[in-house]
Amino acid sequence: MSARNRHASPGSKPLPMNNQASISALLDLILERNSFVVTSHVRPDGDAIGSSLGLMHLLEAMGKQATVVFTDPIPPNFHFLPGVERISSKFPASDAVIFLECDSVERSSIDRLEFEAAQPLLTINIDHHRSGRNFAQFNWIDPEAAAVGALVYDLVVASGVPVSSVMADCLYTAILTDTGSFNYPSTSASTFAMAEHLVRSGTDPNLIARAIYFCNPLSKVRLLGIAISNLQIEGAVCWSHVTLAEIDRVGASVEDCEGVANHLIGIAGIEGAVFLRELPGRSQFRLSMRSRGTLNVSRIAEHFGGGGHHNASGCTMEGSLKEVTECIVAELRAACIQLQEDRLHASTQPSTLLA
Ligand SMILES: [Mn+2]
Repeated sequence: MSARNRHASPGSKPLPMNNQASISALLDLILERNSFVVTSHVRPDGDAIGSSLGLMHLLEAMGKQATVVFTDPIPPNFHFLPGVERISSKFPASDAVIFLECDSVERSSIDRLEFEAAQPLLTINIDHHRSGRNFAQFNWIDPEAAAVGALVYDLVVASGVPVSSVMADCLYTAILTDTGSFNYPSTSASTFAMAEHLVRSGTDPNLIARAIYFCNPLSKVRLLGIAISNLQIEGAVCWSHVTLAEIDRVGASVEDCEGVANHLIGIAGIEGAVFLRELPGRSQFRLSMRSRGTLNVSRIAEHFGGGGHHNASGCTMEGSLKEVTECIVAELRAACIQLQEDRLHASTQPSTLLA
């Protein structure tokens, strides 16, 4: 398969020039090598797992060896994905390591020591986070992409490899989950064009939805119940938490805590929400933030050493529950006040559009 033998994806808009250049260079790098490790971030979500497995299937279709590495457990609702049983927790020797939506080796599922011992010859970074960093030798970061799975999809189409049904299942899952089931602002006509192509290539949206959204462990629903009962609201900000004791009480896993923040931002009138999960060991909390519209929670997360997207981000903070809650609620409150002032300012300005 030649890197130059590529055609446009059916129905989707042409790729921006920088993406075309990145894809072309990336395909050349792949064609020159034989074995690849593909990994993504810790606590992998649907995009991390779906895009990694989708890329594995593409590499294999191109005649390459590919190993997907995750050290954290795969949440049970993604166990249906084709190839999931081959995910390794060990880091094998390879010609290149491909990191999907990681901003560093540390954020990835690969142990830094194992990584340094293996001394990979080439590192490749593909990301769609605004907080993405050029930490690898080859970097392709497109913050406009709805999912990193959408970038892998563009790579598949450009490679000229036909989209198989296993690739389609993996990439559809990545795009479905990272767009909040085609609800987030990143969802566009090209997102649906991709989804259409993937469904035409053999994925079954109903089967995927059943596996992901109608297969929750009871412990996850019980944990959600605790989080909802701990909910507090002040103006347009809401927050909630679960302690280690509460997580233990319902036998919940770390994966069971994923998605709670989405319920908080779903409340009418809420513009900023944060969910705090107590971490084992010293006094530490994992924070998941969500916002609506222009409120930027990525900036708040970055301020505390985390990252993410404009409307969905996360970080880890040290301190007691009271200290961490007060600190993050103050940040969200300030962001909401700023937003209200900006709106007020905008509404009192003479409209230039009427001029
Ligand atoms: Mn993603």
